[in-house]
Formats: sequence, C-alpha cells, structure tokens
Amino acid sequence: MKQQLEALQQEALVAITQAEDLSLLDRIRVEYLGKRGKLSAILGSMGKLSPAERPVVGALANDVKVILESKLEKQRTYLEDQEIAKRLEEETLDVTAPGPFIPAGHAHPMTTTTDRILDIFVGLGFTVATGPQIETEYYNFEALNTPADHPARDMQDTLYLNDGSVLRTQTSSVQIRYMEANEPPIRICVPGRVYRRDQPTNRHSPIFHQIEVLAVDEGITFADLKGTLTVLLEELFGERPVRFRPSFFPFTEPSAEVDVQCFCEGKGCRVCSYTGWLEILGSGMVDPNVFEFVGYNPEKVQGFAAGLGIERVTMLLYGIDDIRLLYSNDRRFLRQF
Ligand code: 2NL
Repeated sequence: MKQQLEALQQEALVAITQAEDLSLLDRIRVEYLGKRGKLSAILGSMGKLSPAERPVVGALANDVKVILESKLEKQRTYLEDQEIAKRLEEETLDVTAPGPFIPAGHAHPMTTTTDRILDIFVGLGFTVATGPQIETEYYNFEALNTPADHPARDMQDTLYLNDGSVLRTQTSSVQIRYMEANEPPIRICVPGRVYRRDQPTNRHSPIFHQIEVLAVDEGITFADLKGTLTVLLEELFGERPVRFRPSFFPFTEPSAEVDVQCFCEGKGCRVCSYTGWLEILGSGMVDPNVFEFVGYNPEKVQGFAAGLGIERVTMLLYGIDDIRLLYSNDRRFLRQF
C-alpha cells in the first residue's frame, strides 16, 4: 500500500506539473483527491491492514494528500498569474499608435459656391429666406407680372402637376410670399432648386439651382443694383472683366443681364459660342406691378432684384464644361474639389 501511495503521489505530481490550464488542473484534483478519487480508493482498502500498519499508512496517506494539495495550489497560482499576464499583454493599448484612417467627406462644389454667394450677401446685410418648390401659378407667374396670356410664359416651359400647381421655375415666388408677409425695408437672398421643361444637355438641366436677391426700400436706384452686383462679382471672380447689358424680364423694368469674360479670355471659343462672354445673371428694378400685387405702394418704395444660376457660376469658377457632372455623384469627379 505504501508503494501504491508513493506511485500515486508520483503520478499525480507529474500530472499537476503538466497541467496547462485551470480547468484541467481542477479535473486532476477531483481525479486524485476527490471523494471518489484515487486516494480515497486506496484508503478504502485500509481495512485489510493490520492494526499496527494502519496508523503508519494513514499518516503516509495524509502526507500524500498535503503534498498534492500544496502542489495543486502552487500550480493554480502559477496558471492564474500566467493568465493575468497574458490578458495584460493582449489588452495593452499603444497610445502612440496612429489611428485608423477614416475618410472624411467634403462639401460638393455646388454647396461651396452657394455658401460663398450667400456669405457675400449676408455680409451686405441680406438675410436668407426659403420657400416651397411646388407653387401655385399665382406665386410663380401672376404676381410676377406674367399673366396667362403673357408671351414670357412660353419663354420658360413649365412643369405642371396634375392638380394645376407648378414646379417653381424660379425662386421669385418665395420673394412674393416674403413681401406679402413683411413690410419694407427688405433685403433677402433666396437659394433653391428650380425646374424647367428642358432637354438635358451639357449646358442645361431640367432641375437646377438659383439664388435670387431682392432689396426693397424707399429710394433704391439702379446704382444700388449695380453696386451690389459689382461687389458680388468682384468677390467671386476677382479681376475678371464683367459687363452689364440691357435685357427684358416681365417682373423688372429696366432689366440688365451680366456677362463674365469666358475662360478663353475674350478670344472666343466653343464654350462661349465665340462671343468671349458668358451670361451669369439677370437683374432689374422691380416692376411697379409686382409691388401692387403684394400690396406695396410703388409710389413710395423701389427695389432691385437679381437671379443667378448656381450651376453656371460653379462651372465658371472650376472650369467644368458639362453641367451633368455636378449631378453624377461620380467620386472621381467629386474628389477633385
Ligand atoms: C433670370 C434672372 C431674375 C428676378 C430674377 C425678381 C423677383 C421679384 C421681383 C422682380 Cl420678387 N424680380 N427676380 C429679377 C430679374 C432676373 O432672374 O434669368 N430669370 C429668368
């Protein structure tokens, strides 16, 4: 029995030393020291021993138990320490490591242009106003001195909805609404999406974007119009030559259009149809009839208004030769801005 105990101790010690994880170590403890373990099995046969041998073997069995328990405890501590060390190693945070690359988006060139133009007008004391894209014919045409039989209604083919409302052809309808709701003096700029029944080409899109400005006050003159637009043009285009040219709109009188010198520096090219100039905005003194519609007294107040196409300006500023690129969402194009 003594030999059995010594063999068991030897075997158990080897098993404990080789145990590489805590659950295995626990199974070894149960295997040798558990109630139905190998040590108990040996002790169970102590009845066969003589009374003289019993205490000796009993003491030996107890020694084996103590030795194995202490070895188990040591190995358990060792494995626990190792596990902690491993976790610490794995969870080490290198605060000097470079962060992951997170690609950041950026503003679309149309947004950049819109913001630049609005900033210029806000700097001149204008506030920004917006309104609905679906309009009544009254706000889109009639109140802008463009009655149903007016030839100007053919100038811009309109998109109608089934209920007779229209997709606004310019943002002027917002200015009408604003004048109805406010008294002069008024200085507003109105950015927004507008719609025309146009065949899409490199220069035309049925959906495009405008900024219109409106100033109404006592004693506003064409000089205010020209001064305000000159500030805008200098801020946007710097030294590039511009010209004011007489024009016609139903809602302004007199009216003027503004051209900016083309990329070709006036020599004439395909983009400017060999004129050397590109038209970028229309403007004029608000027609007295428009003031009558909104209940202003045209004898007392005067005003100027202008509308410019944001796509046009963006194409000019960045040298973009096809308007459709602005709506393509092609990252190869957008990345360049
Ligand atoms: C263009 C340029 C323009 C206006 C828009 C306007 C607005 C009110 C009264 C008078 Cl409420 N005018 N806006 C004026 C001149 C030109 O847009 O090419 N439009 C077809």
